[in-house]
Amino acid sequence: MNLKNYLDIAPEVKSAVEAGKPVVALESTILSHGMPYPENLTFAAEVERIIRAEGAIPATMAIIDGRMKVGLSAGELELMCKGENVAKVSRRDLPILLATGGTGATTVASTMILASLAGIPVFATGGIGGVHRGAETTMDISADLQELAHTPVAVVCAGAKMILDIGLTLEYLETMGVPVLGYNTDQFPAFYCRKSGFGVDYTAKSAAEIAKIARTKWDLGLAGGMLIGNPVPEEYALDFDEMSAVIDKALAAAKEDGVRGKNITPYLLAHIVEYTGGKSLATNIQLAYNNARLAAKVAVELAKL
Ligand code: PSU
Ligand code: MN
Repeated sequence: MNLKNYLDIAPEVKSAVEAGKPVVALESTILSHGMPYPENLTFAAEVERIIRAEGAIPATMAIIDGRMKVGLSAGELELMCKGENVAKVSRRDLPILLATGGTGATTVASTMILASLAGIPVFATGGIGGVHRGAETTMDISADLQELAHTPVAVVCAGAKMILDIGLTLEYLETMGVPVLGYNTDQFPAFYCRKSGFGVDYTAKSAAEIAKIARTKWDLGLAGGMLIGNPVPEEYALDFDEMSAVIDKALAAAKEDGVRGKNITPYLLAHIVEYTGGKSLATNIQLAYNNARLAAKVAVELAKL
């Protein structure tokens, strides 16, 4: 296989990877299917600025005209943010988009695949996909979890939204052998809220410690990634009971509208923003900035090892 037939790595990203300098991967589904335009445009630029300020290079991923892109230009970021005719691309969609010349945004799963192909071991996102509530009948389990099991990328997230069954998501990760760390917390965070009621495998106290655990896992030849739960900063955290009610309402609306499969997560995210009058969007943006900052610090530490 000649990867060059499919993959375009931005020159800045390529030379950083080759020189062993820190790079942070970013996804584009959070832009195209997770946040409204034009707020996502400001977000996309700021998240890259934050990573640079920490001394790392940002690499946002996308599929454009049938090519895998690692590191986007301003114009390509705008295309993802506008999101017109931009598919949501997870692992199963990747060969179809590439073979047919399609354009799409990468999820956590496909961003991990592109990052791994490009040699980038650290990735910052908002929230991961997981085991959906009611998965015992729908079998709706995000491909993100299988990707964490198999692809060697450390993913910094603010936990998982309560649209998911957080307990079952953590059970799945345990079965798949994925270490779940909390950054200065003993609880896996619940996205808008700092606590979920579920514990982590280890409370990491620094970016250096996270980097050392990742390095050790990969030195041992243990396949797969690692998950780091980074709680939303206190000042942006939302009330747990209030958000539980909002999420229940969004889930009921999805059921009523018969939404299924890959459309369910974007549907729920948009309804949550609507029900909270944009308050949840502000929190979403801030927690993603916070994750970018930590991921950049981890990338810097990993580059030293
Ligand atoms: N959860 C969020 N925000 C997001 C997503 C999940 O809080 O934007 C996106 C991510 O790209 C994630 C994807 O990888 O949704 C999961 O979709 P699915 O459940 O269809 O695998
Ligand atoms: Mn799903």
